Amino acid sequence: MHRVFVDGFWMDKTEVTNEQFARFVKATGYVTVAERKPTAEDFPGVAPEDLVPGSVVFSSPAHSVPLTDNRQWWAFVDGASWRHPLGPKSSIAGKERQPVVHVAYEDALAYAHWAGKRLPTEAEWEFAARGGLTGRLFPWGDEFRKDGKWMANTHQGHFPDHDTGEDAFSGIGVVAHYPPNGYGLYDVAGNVWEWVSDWYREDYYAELAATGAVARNPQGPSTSLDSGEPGVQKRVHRGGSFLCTDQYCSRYMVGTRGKGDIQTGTNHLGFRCVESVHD
Ligand SMILES: [Ca+2]
Ligand SMILES: [Cu+2]
Repeated sequence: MHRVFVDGFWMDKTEVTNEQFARFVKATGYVTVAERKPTAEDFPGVAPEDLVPGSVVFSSPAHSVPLTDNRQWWAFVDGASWRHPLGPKSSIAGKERQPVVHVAYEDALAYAHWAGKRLPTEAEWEFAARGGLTGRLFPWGDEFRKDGKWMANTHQGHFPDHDTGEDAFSGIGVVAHYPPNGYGLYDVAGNVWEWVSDWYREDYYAELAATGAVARNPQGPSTSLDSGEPGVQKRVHRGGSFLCTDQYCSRYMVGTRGKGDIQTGTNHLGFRCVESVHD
């Protein structure tokens, strides 16, 4: 735990939606990482027939599986992209109000630039997600179901093989279905993970805490380190997703974090933007 001060900023009320992302793509002709054909240069040793565009998709196993191996429920799907979130046969028709997914870090950055915004730092993200509450477990307080109500899109039922959707959504949901936090921000817990601009280093919090001072506008470490996967360049993810459950990760809790390869999107990872306050 460490203390942080952040300057004022504005944040998007919701995760960037398919509708918003489509407007950006239409205006710019932008092609996301998942839609580009991987080159032999970038992936030496990979067979040419395996150099196909695609992305990582959650697929619910048909039966109970050990939770020690997440390859049981993640698969690289040829042709999966923001336009085809579950693979080539799926589409975003009728899903305009769902968050865009399968965005790599540079895709999120490109959108933010186009929109005249930027991505939040991890500290900004957490400050905003807390919505004015201090030291609470969730953006709305300490009770997961506030007065018995669902407050976020997470996973109910047995993970990962059965999502009952008791909270209204089995899988991804439309943005702004649940009440906003104290700052008017929706879905800062659950639905989809969100990219923030900090590199991921497992020792960064400890480093800030060791100074004993309040960290002013921390921008994250200058390099990435995940000793579980050294050499993979990762940035921080925040907020958890529709797959989060207390059986596995509980990362709808506002003080928790995720991480991911900057080149890799999935169907439970999106983003939202911020704008600095100019005087
Ligand atoms: Ca759900
Ligand atoms: Cu999770």
